[in-house]
Amino acid sequence: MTGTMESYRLTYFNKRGGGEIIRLVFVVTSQTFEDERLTSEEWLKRKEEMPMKSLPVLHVKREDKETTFCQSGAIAKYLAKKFDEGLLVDEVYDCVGDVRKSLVQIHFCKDETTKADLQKKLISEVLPNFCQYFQRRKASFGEGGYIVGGKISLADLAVFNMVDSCLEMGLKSLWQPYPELLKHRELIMENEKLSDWLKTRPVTEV
Ligand SMILES: N[C@@H](CCC(=O)N[C@@H](CS)C(=O)NCC(=O)O)C(=O)O
Repeated sequence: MTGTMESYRLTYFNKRGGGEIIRLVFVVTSQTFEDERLTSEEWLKRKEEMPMKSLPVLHVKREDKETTFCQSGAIAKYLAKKFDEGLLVDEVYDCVGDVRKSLVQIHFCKDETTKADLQKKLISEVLPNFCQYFQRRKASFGEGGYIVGGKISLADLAVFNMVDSCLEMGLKSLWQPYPELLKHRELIMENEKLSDWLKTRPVTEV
């Protein structure tokens, strides 16, 4: 815990789903929180304001400033650790995990019609949404091109690894509409320790 007083509002649906693990952490740590439960109608009105257009989200209020974080795993980890620099890094990590899941699903899909539908969703929804998220988080919390703070973190490595793996697999066209992600990849590749590793790591399948 950093010492700054915080208050919490958890927004999720009126079910257990991905929100319950967070509620359980609040309960076992005896932390008070507002348990905001949206109906489907309320969700449709509020969806656009959410970082990744998904729930759960945790609104963290420090003094007068409120920040909204997504990703159930990241939020749960944060509340368990009470270590605030970790939350944003874990959030980016899990957002990358969602995009990777879509990519893997497409990669292994055997049915051509389903595959075409998944690809359409990836191009029109998943990637633009992620890129917008990436740019906003970098603008709000990053410095010098990094996503969180002014130095390389697990958040940068997670984004880099996903984009880089796609390029290695010949999927460059996926990322061409997002030069900021390609630029971020270049920045990460310039890291001294990493650039040595990238040159010398075993050549394997992605
Ligand atoms: N990996 C994310 C998944 C978020 C997610 O898919 N949330 C679903 C509910 S469990 C959602 O927001 N669905 C509503 C929608 O997409 O409109 C997390 O763990 O928070």
